[in-house]
Amino acid sequence: MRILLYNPDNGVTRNFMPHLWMFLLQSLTPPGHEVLLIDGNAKPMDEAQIAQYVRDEKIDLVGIGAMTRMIAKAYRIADAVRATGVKVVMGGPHVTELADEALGRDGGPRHADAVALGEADETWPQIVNDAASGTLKEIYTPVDESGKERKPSLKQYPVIPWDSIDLAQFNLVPKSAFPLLKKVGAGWGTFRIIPVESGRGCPYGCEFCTVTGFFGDSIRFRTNESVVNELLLLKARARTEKGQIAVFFIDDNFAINVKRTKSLLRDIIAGGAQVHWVAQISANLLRDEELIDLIAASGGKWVFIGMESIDPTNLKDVNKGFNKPGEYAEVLERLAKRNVYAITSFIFGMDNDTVGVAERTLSQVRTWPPGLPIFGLLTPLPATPLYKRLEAAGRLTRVKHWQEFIPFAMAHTPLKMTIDEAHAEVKSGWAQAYSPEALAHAVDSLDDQPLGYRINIFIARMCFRGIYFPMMGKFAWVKVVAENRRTIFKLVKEAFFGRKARPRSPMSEVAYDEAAQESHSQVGA
Ligand code: B12
Ligand code: SF4
Repeated sequence: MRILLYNPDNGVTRNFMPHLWMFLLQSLTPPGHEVLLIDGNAKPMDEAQIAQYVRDEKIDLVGIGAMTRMIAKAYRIADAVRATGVKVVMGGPHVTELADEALGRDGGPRHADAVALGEADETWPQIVNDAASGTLKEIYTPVDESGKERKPSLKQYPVIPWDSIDLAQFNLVPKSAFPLLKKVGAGWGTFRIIPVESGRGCPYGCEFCTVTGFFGDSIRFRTNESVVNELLLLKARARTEKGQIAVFFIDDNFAINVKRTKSLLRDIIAGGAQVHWVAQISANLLRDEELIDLIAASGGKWVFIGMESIDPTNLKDVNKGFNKPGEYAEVLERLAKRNVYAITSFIFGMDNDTVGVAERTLSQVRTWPPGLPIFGLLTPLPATPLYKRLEAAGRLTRVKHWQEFIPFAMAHTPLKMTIDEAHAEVKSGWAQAYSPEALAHAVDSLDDQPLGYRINIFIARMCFRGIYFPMMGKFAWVKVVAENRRTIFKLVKEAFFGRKARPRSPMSEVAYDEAAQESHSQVGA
């Protein structure tokens, strides 16, 4: 069979990183089938274009995976594919919780011929075999011999052939940026952020999060060797392409078992597998100085921290009382000392939030080392404890909010402000944190650092803004570039005419710089 795996865009914001599930399922497909991948974030297509593609490429089966916010588009695409007579299998967190919706068993239209519930590592080969023999079932559940749900072990993780996969659609280097990037260092023909997982699961059970319910609270890890080999494969690819690769460790909590994380990072260093990487780690796990040293030495550049709120009452309300706002600054300083910066994620519209929450939060953020603050609204995702609590209290205002995706729109009423006020707070958060002045300030605050660090923070801020904030068309990007022309001009001038760099804390940089040199030399810079 010719199989197409498709991940939809939501048409409003976009991701800059391909989705791991597609590469994983491609690697787990039984031999004898050809698998093609399209990520709508990189290659936006509408319903008619996908239907045409399916016909032109003589596709026999289409697999679609989507988060809740992309599900409306996913259903439209599925409908268009099914209208061509080709079968559609859907999977991922949304349809796992609402399989009846996808299968049209809830009174609505049917979108999928089959649904894969939960983690599909073990069911996907069976789905493919059944589809090939014309015996596709409606629901595939990962269960053991006794019918009990089984979470796949990651000990036998497949080799994702990163050295040969066609990644053309995921190159992030715009041609117009070549002259500047060439100055920063050779080897910038391509730049890709690649998702890699080292483990699955998080036991914390935050009220708004689907992870504990979906992946379970049993944590599973790949072997260090398998992760190191994957990184080496990625480095080799970057070297052959004379390009750059960075890795996003998509584990929900990369340091959930600190001992194991340290052992992995040591093996990465020992194996010469350092690449620049980003990972999600909760603030309470970043108290260990040795862990932070290892993060920096192994290539860690950014840590995504779900801070959510600076108000302990809010945190307790959503079962995230283990976050201690009083220690946020200390954690960020600890990272910044090693030139590791943080993506700090906040949620507004929580039950104890009142008007002014954005300014109160930003007044703290401004005292922290520069990073990437991001803001969202408390969103009741299906099947989360939050959804159930709000539903029971009759507080949902858009019960099936996913049927019409509107970015930054509440689906319930907060307790201490109105929906409109919550919307205004999130807008204000973005506007202030990403104003040209704030961007210039972030770049200037690294004035004592080499140019690469300042370009890094500037580009990272631009990209992250685009993931979360509507910034789709060329015009929107041109406008943002024009608004930030002074900072861009300054960086370009420095790239061409130079400026003496003064490392802020030579001791703390030694470990990372050794790793970085190693990593650069291996990617052909
Ligand atoms: C990496 C990541 C991101 C990346 C981008 C996604 C990417 N390119 O990979 C970033 C950081 C940008 C991101 C952003 C957001 N994310 Co996110 N993200 C993740 C994360 C941590 C990992 C995803 C992953 O690769 N998992 C590992 C793979 C192997 O698991 P999987 O995708 O579930 O796939 C398995 C099964 O689901 C199934 N499967 C999946 N698809 C398909 C399709 C078929 C056909 C089949 C058969 C099977 C199948 O098989 C796979 C193997 O077992 C998940 C949490 C998690 N652990 O999954 C959250 C998660 C997906 N994100 C989530 C959310 C809410 C968001 C945001 C909306 C957050 C926000 N408030 O702004 C934004 C949206 C951004 C946007 N522009 O739309 C939620 C989605 C929940 C939901 N019901 O929709 C999750 C689950 C986390 C959570 N807190 O609950 N995210
Ligand atoms: S710590 Fe993060 S991944 Fe774990 S349950 Fe909470 S929000 Fe979800």
